[in-house]
Amino acid sequence: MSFTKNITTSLFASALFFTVPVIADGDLPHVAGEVKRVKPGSGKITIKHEAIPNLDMPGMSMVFRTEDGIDISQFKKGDKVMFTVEEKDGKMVIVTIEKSE
Ligand SMILES: [Cu+2]
Repeated sequence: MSFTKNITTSLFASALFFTVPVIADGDLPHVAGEVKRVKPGSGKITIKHEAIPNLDMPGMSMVFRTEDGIDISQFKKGDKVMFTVEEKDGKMVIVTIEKSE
């Protein structure tokens, strides 16, 4: 009986493995960072971030633009955040951002 169960389990595991989708819009990796500077009027926020896999970028401190509709005035220097970012017209644009901890 355990043979049948093992086969079933591994078939199920394989099915799960092969149905994991590739990274697509709306499924961007979440990146941890710390806010360094906020310029609410301009929509620009400086974040010291960890590596960003989808942009092939190592950790660093840099300025990001933010998607329209994101109110960055809720953030201040020293806030720990989790965010997603993608490249649009050659610029790094934050798509989602929220405080962590
Ligand atoms: Cu960077």
